[in-house]
Amino acid sequence: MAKSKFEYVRNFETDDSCLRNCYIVVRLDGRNFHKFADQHKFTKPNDNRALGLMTHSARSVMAGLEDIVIAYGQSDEFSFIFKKTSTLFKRRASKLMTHVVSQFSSSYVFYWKEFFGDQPLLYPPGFDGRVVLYPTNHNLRDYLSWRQADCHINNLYNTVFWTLVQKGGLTTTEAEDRLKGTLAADKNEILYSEFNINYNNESAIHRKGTILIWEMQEETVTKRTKLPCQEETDVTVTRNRRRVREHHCDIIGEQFWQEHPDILEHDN
Ligand code: DGT
Ligand code: MG
Ligand code: MG
Ligand code: MG
Ligand code: MG
Repeated sequence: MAKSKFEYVRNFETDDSCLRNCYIVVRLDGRNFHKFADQHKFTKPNDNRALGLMTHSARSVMAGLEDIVIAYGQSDEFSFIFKKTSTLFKRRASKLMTHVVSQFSSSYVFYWKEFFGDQPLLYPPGFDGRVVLYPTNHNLRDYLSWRQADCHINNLYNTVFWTLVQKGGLTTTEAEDRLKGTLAADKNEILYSEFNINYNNESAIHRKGTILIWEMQEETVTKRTKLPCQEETDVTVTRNRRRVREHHCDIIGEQFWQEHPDILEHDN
């Protein structure tokens, strides 16, 4: 077909295809969620409705983009990791990132009511996105460890902070002063000796964040079938289905990766 004289403008598009043999990480983060959380009365330090909605939206992203091998989320952020060999959208960074972020954002709004019930959504929330490439399993694991360590540091701080305020009767300024210069051990100690809280017994979803991975699951269904010249009968059929499973465990150490050896490809 003849090309129009305007066709040349296409050449102004920049090539943003991601380097081959690298994991492609897309991380999104809620815009100004400090304010969003306040205005939508998120409970402090953690709101399970908000976390549930984040995870549900992330599942919708994973279901639509099959090359995502693992996703990790905490607070108002989620990271999605595409396999090294993915050729989805010719590995174009802008395509991958915008599909992830727009699918996530529309799901967040679409499913809002399922998680927040009568609490209305007051304005359309936004999410930023970025793409980062990691060439080795070591780098990728360090990336995920970095996000989980961030989750841990923030959650420990927020847990002590809000315990001092909600149970200890301190003002927010007093709690802030109290925690200035404290180390993790000091924060654990405050929780334990003053409030009888063992931080390790706090819920794993808040301490570790949320890991989403694909897992095969056996599914048994009963089908009613009729063969020629026979009565209708029930036949049970077993099939393997790929399903997204949620975990709230440590991903910094070796155990998780030993238990799920298929997530990472071999470095070569
Ligand atoms: P940004 O990302 O630069 O546009 O600004 P923010 O305000 O989104 O900052 P960020 O992403 O560093 O921190 C996330 C904020 O979201 C943090 O201020 C607290 C809020 N947030 C996230 N999850 C919860 C929650 O479960 N409960 C409450 N109360 N706040 C939450
Ligand atoms: Mg944010
Ligand atoms: Mg920020
Ligand atoms: Mg954030
Ligand atoms: Mg189109």
